[in-house]
Amino acid sequence: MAGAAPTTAFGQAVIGPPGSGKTTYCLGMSEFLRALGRHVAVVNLDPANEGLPYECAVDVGELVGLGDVMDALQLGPNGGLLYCMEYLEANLDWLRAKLDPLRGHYFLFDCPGQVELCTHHGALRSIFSQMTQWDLRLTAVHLVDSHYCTDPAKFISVLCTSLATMLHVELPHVNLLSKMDLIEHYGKLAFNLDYYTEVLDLSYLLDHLASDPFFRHYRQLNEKLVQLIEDYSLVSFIPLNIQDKESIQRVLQAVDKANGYCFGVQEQRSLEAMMSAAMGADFHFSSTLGLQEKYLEPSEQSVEQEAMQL
Ligand SMILES: Nc1nc2c(ncn2[C@@H]2O[C@H](COP(=O)(O)OP(=O)(O)O)[C@@H](O)[C@H]2O)c(=O)[nH]1
Ligand SMILES: [Mg+2]
Repeated sequence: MAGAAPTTAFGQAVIGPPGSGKTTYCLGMSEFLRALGRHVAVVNLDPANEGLPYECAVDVGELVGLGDVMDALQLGPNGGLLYCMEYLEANLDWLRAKLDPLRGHYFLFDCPGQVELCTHHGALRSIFSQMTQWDLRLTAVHLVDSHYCTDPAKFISVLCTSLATMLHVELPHVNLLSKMDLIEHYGKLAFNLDYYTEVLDLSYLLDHLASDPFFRHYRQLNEKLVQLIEDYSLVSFIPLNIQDKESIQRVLQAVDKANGYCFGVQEQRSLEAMMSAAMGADFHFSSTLGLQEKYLEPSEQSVEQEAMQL
């Protein structure tokens, strides 16, 4: 049908623990995308969000309110939020009716932060899978506070959560280390930044943990966890500073490649643009080194020297 509105839509499902920066990301990314000329619709799926900083095209709060659910069902904030997502899952017609008039837009979904929604609860996954059936091609953008890099034990738990999320959500996936501008304030990193972003040989992390008298007793457990992460070999991160355009652009390049936007039907894409997206991964390592220099004080010691001290 000539002139019919395109049915395929692209977008991002922004997930991650509470406080990891999802809402701030949606604001920053939507402004960046608009500057690039994309028509963006931000959809708030998090009933716990208050005072949204961005212009919201659809708000789940119109369907179900967290406060009402907590009062009516005598639930706490966590249980209330899970109920809200189950309610949305049972009322997807409402969501479809809201999204259909927005076809032709690029969607950003600001999702709730309850970790169980992304690791084992079924509602959010089922909502994403339904949206895929509506020909909405989403990349899951999983934000993790870069603060976790400063503590090896927390970093291992973050790797486990990220892996579980990738396996459970079943969408093309990009992991981000958010709030890179704060990483220096969080404390000294034991290794260079690329060690964390590329998830390099985790045995160094185990050795580093063994130097802590508390974690020495958990070495076997940590070894098994690390082995699991390395066996799957799926988790890596892109560092993000939401204030920095270059950083957002790098993230967008990975996201566009993951959901196929860069090869999409909606825009005339030059061969050059496609190639730059396809080649993006090759420049990724050098860009992480750039960020290392930008956000971290140079260490007087090399990684090898530090490893020798362990
Ligand atoms: N310095 C800094 N603060 C950030 C960044 N992203 C988010 N924040 C702050 O972190 C807090 C939580 O962010 P928010 O976007 O509400 O997280 P959400 O719960 O995942 O939606 C807010 O106070 C933000 O201002 C960032 O990139 N840098
Ligand atoms: Mg939020």
